[in-house]
Amino acid sequence: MAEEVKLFGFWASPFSRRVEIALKIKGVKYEYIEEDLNNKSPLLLKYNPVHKKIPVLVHNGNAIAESLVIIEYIDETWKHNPILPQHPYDRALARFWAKFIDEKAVPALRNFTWGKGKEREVAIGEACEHLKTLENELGDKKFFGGEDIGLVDIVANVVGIWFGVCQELSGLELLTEEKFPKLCKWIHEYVNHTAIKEDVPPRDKLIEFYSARFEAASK
Ligand SMILES: N[C@@H](CCC(=O)N[C@@H](CS)C(=O)NCC(=O)O)C(=O)O
Repeated sequence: MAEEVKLFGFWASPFSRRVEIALKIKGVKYEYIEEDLNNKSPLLLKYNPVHKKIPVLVHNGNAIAESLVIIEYIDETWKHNPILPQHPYDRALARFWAKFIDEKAVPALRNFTWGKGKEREVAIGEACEHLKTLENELGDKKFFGGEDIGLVDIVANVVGIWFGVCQELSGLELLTEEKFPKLCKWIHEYVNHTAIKEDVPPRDKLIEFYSARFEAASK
């Protein structure tokens, strides 16, 4: 029986792009359904009634939501080209860093771009601190996952791709070669990786989309 793999996503979302990277690493063919987040489809609401968010992966009729959960599902379902490490301790560490990025780095990134006043000031300090933490974690490895990209690299697409967009929108340059040479080298390797490069959303389109969103939010 042919497998049915569908992804409900949104082109500018780092979360749905993560799932696309994971499917690409596995070489899994899928049908992509672009959602209008201002007018969500009945299917999206049916498949993710709790959060009503993309991404949602539907595999042979079973729906899975939340990008980190989906990536682990993909890794367990298609076992070749592993995304998580094999050893339980290394798996735990990868999950730890993925959680760190989502719970710490993503909010700081959001708030230094769109926050106001004090909130923004605090977020700038936090973003720098989190970049330093990630620079140390990366160390001299090519990728967070070692020689090839793994869970943490996929989740860190917010740093590898969206950070530059947020910097441009906010007029702040935090992630510089001088301060974060290892992360900058990682970004270069990352955006040129075969699983990533064809699917990087065009930067000018991202800037256009997010600045329109910013304007709408500040009205
Ligand atoms: N924690 C979720 C975040 C997903 C998320 O924030 N999706 C946004 C798009 S970037 C969404 O669907 N927003 C629609 C809404 O909030 O109504 C994940 O990792 O999948």
